[in-house]
Amino acid sequence: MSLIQQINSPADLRRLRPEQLREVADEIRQYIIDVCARIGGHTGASLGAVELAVALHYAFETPKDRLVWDVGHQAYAHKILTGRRDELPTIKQYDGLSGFLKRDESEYDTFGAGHASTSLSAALGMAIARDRRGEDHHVVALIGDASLAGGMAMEAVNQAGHLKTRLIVVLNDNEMSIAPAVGALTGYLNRIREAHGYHRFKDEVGEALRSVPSVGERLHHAAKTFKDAIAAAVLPGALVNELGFKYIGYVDGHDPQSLVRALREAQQVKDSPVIVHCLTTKGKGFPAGERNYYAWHATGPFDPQTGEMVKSAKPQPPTYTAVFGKTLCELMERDERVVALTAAMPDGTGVDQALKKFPGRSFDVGIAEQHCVTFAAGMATEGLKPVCAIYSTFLQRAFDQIVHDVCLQNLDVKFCLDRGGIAGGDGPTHHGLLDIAYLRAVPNIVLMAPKDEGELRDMLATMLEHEGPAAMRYPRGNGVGADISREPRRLEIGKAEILRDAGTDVAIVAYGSMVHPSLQAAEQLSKDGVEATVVNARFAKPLDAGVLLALARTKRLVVTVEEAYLAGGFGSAVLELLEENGLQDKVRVVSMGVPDRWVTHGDAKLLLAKYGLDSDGIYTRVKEEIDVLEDRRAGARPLARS
Ligand SMILES: Cc1ncc(C[n+]2csc(CCOP(=O)(O)OP(=O)(O)O)c2C)c(N)n1
Repeated sequence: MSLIQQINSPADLRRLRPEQLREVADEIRQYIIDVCARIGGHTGASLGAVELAVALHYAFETPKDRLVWDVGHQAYAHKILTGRRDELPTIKQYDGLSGFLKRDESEYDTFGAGHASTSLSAALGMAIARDRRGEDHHVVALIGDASLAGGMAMEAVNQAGHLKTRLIVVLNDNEMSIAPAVGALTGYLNRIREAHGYHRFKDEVGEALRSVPSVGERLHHAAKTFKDAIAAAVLPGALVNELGFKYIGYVDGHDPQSLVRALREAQQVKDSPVIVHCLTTKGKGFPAGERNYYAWHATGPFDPQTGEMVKSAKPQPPTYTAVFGKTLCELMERDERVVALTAAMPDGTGVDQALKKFPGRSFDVGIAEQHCVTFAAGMATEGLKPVCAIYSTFLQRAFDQIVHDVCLQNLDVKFCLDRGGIAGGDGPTHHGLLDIAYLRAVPNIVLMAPKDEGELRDMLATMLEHEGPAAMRYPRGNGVGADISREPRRLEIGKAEILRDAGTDVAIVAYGSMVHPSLQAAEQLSKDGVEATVVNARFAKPLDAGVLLALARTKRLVVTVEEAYLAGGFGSAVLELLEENGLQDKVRVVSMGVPDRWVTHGDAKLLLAKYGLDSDGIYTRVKEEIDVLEDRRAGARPLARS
């Protein structure tokens, strides 16, 4: 039986001899490769953190000692070691393991994660709670080099160093974010690595000088004084020490025994926080992953021998992301005031195209959504037109910057929210279901969502011609195959598009990704003899009051559909409009969207179907509501609430 088959909890791991940890790590790595080859996952990130997980659970008494993972995408080995080995093949699937960390999945997941740079703050909070209760366990945060540069992590470093709280920070430094890590901190970590090389060199050269006959000792002394002056400037961890942390490192993050030794050393530090600097390689142990670690951060299924990714058999329309990236470049070509910004997601947002084509006008700011927005606001004060391409879920971080720095000053910043809607396997931390609600309340901003990738092009052009804040949301994944070859054209702000004018009792008003399913539902309804008007709302703010009020006056049933939370969403905007105009009792309005609960992870199609947000769901709901209306007409029962 293999070693990992015998490990059902970290206690089993801790019964092994230190020399056996290498074998455990190798088995875990192979298992991760086998599973990810079949179902995909955060392959590269998890392969890079295998030995770290092994050493951490070996050196610490988890779960009594608290282990806090940042982001949690790299924690597959942690899941394997903490009783979830056999469930790993269900990861990111409906009813399966979460792709990140989840407190109700395991007592070893001490803090839920998915968004970056949270671990240090959470761990510091746990350490303070421990101290207040007079307990003695360790609190350990594991964070990547890119996440450490995130604002929140820096804020925690600032407080931890000041409080001198006993806390262990393990830095998983692979020089990578998803894309190569950016910023001055990355430069600093690089210099630590170089300084290590230098110190080793210094010792070697020093010994060589010493051995020169007769003058050796003097030469050695002179060289030492000179070199120490240089060395002080690049002393590994000098800056870390200045911030109130002890520094241990760096450590080979793929050597379990060295890691265990370093962690045991860190356990001895009682009077301050300590950082253990570990060097790792993303995709470690899988040649294709190590060669192309950028693409291997997260993967779909692949050939476990060659690493070749499994491609979809049928050619697919381009993704919204790709169309956005291409259109942005076209529009940057025409207007040199346009600037492209991404917060550590160049390929995820399509801004990689602009970074290549317009390097002086495109910026990857790192995992720094808040900074990104205010950085853009500053540019806008000077006449630039910044486009912030940020996933809907990550823009949540920058809400106050949107309010205080952009919209309050009515600055010309554009927000392009990829993954607006259900994100699929990444689950609740990554679904972009709140953006309509959190943006709609903010004065000055214009909100729009395209029905397809062709309209995305029009909307991007429209936003850039509009003066003032504007946001566009679009879903994850492939477009619907719309024409993207024609020139983008400017749309009238606040004007909806009537796609199907059936002139009967029913209207479906859909926002963004829900327009096509609504059209399909209308076709299905037509086969049953029900003709529905279908409106592409295009704008959630301002609403097309003319069209909506006319529908309210002439229809008996208006169904709004959106891929977002109902609370504060597009449908509630429509209800507010009708109420303001005294039409709330004139027409039955049904709002379709996501109810007030967290949406789990799983296949996006399946999750959309679960909430009735596909053509079948819309069709069924409209039919039900028509029945209610018919019953009501016949006086059989009172109007049902939706
Ligand atoms: C707030 C936020 N922004 C962006 C992301 C997307 N994201 C997930 S992992 C990652 C890179 C993390 O890099 P690092 O911390 O160095 O860990 P590594 O993957 O290299 O192990 C990014 C940008 C996120 N999860 N959270």
